[in-house]
Amino acid sequence: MRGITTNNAIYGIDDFTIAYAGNFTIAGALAYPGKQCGEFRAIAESIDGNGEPPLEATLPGPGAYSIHNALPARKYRVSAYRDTDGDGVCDFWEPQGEWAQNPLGPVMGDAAGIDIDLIDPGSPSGIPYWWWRQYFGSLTRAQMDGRYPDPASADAVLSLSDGDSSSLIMVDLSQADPDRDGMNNFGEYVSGTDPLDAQSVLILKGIDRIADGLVRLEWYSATDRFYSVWRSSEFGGVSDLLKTSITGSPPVNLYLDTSATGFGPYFYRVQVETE
Ligand SMILES: [Ca+2]
Ligand SMILES: [Ca+2]
Repeated sequence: MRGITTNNAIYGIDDFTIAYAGNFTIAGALAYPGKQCGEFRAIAESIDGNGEPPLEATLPGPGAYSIHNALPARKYRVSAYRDTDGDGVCDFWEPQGEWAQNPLGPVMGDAAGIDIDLIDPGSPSGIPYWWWRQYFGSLTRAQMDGRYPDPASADAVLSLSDGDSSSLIMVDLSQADPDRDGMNNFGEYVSGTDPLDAQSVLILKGIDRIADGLVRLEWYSATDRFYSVWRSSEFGGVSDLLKTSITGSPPVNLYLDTSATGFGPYFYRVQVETE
């Protein structure tokens, strides 16, 4: 088929007919595996039009969307986000994504299969912005990205504005330990613990030899996490994996090692499994 494109419509010509392509619908599915909540918004922005406002569709959860009344003589950038604060704006911490084959169009007829996977944006350290906001709501995006004062003064600077901190030594905030529990922020994120609560940390709560060959381990744990238990016969030596994929059951997980026979010694390590 050959086509003639005008400002607002496409006329297709084949050997027998002339067909007019009217406004069309953009449809697909939004997917998001993360934890942030809120309404989903799919958006089609005309990138070569006359400044028309973006077309939008909203939906309460992941799934199918349809954006209606797209103009056939336009190219569209199709994107989506999850509006966690309900302000109608795509903020930097919110789940977002765009159609991998953008732009769309011009097309003849409806466009289906315009699927978009949303991800949680994050700082270079690998910590998503939503996590920073949850625990350090006053931080700027630049601070989340690592431009942050020396952690030795972390308590004092949590309330500083970005401009106040220019004379301080700047470090990667993911390595700071503001609650001084021995685990840095990256470790707290991976462990699912609270970086501002020294009582919330992945740490062995107790190791008890109950009987010969029977040792009980307890550690502080978090939801949505899985743990591995390792054992070694010398400190810092090669460890044996005793058990993996232990589901977190906060506040404390329990594991019984039934093979700790003899005098040992035995050294244990509990590790949170990364995704
Ligand atoms: Ca928003
Ligand atoms: Ca900490």
